[in-house]
Amino acid sequence: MTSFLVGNLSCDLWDLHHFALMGFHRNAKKQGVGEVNLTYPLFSKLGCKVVPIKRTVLNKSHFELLRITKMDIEHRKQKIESYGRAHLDLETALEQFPREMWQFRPAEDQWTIHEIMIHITDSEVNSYVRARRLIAEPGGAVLGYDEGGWAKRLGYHQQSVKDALELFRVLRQATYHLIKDQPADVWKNTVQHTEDGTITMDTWLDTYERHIPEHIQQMQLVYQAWKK
Ligand code: NI
Repeated sequence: MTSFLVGNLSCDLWDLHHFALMGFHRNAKKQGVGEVNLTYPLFSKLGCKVVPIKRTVLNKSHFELLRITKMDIEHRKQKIESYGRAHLDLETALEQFPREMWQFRPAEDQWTIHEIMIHITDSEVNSYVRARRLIAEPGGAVLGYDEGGWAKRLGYHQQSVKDALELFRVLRQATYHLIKDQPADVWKNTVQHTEDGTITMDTWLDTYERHIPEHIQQMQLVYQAWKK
């Protein structure tokens, strides 16, 4: 039998099914079909959230279209806080790297620390727009862009790292304040990305929460290569 981890407890699919059904019927009576919130209180207590894959009709006895979102509420909160702290992490990281090596290119096809910094801000501008589309215009489209092409054709070495860092800080801060108290339903919103297909608000958070730590690691590798 398939088992799921619910909070710290493990329970089998059958139990899960019944918990969810109870929650479904209780909420369905209150809210009516089509607007059923399946977040059963028990799951919330356990730090876990159940969402329907597909809406079903009231009194339907067999309710199988369930999944537990991998990202429970607590986990998401942690991600949001980490997302909001990123500019401090970035500033601290930059202090480790001497300015004289910011334009050092470890290999033909690799970015310099300077380019990574400008990329971070250009990426953040895109992220800023995507978050707002996810919240205000779910179901719409967001544009992918050619990161490498931007770095090559937008004269990244001629742009100011100081300005980029400041712009990044302001953008990130504004979005952090925007997302931190969004209601649970908003996190299920989706948009169509021109290259990646359907992305949810949770996917968006996941991507951009990782973005800065990943690029700090990349900068550290550039620094190691320069030191050699
Ligand atoms: Ni990136």
